[in-house]
Amino acid sequence: MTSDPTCRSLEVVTVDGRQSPRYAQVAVLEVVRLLAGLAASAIALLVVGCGGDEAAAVEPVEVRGDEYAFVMPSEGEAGVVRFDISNAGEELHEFALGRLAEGKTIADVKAYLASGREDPPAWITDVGGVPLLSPGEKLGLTRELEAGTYVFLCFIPSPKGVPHVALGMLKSFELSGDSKAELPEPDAVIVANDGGFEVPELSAGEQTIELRNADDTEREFFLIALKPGKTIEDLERFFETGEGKGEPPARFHGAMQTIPAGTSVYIDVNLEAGVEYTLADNSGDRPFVTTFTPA
Ligand SMILES: [Cu+2]
Repeated sequence: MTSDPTCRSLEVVTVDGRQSPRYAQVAVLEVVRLLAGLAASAIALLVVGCGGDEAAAVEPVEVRGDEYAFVMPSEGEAGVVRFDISNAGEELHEFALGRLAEGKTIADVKAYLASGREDPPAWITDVGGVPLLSPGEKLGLTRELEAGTYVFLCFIPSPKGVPHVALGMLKSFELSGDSKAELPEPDAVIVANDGGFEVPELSAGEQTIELRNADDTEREFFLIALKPGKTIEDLERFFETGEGKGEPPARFHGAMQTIPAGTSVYIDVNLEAGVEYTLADNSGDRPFVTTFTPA
């Protein structure tokens, strides 16, 4: 991450640490799964405010997923936004992100989920969030977001099979103005193209990686590390039986749900030397899977 040490005036935007109200009306899993592309996480925004036209450094916005809430601020600045996303709980969580049409609120989202309707509402746009994170995992995510109302949602089922969103794991926040920050200079670039993924030689350690969708369709970047002796087939079985049940066959590192063609996001990750990572995309007709091992 590049940061400007001369720009130090921090403005802390409201941090809402309250639990979301219990969402008693449990929506059917099938219904909420239709929104799975929307699943996202919570956001706490520490926004750097600087005078003049100088580009500001963005302070990470802490977003914690837990059982069963997103702990994050309720508002922040649009433009270049950086989220430090973590799973502080004991279950798997995802951080799906949707943008609400003007005038729509979290109350509309809750009413929709409680309605049992099966057609995804036209007033929520999937803008791509962070897929599954294992307990204790974290991920930095820097991207451009326009002003508006957003909502993080988690559709992962609890051990009893109830989607987390129905237990209160959803949270809205407003972005307005402009952070005037710049996108980071990445240490490496992973490209999704029409043949799969192009992954460069990667070093171990903390680094910023640009995830670039150079394909002509939406693509996702799902980063995992299979546990020793486990295969992609084990992972598929795990998803088929509901990811809230049983011991996961992989460590889930998040990365990025579907983003539009021609766009990029930037992740901050700590890659371990010698670990074989799997990068997958199941969003389209053809699944793409590749592996890499940082030196
Ligand atoms: Cu969750």
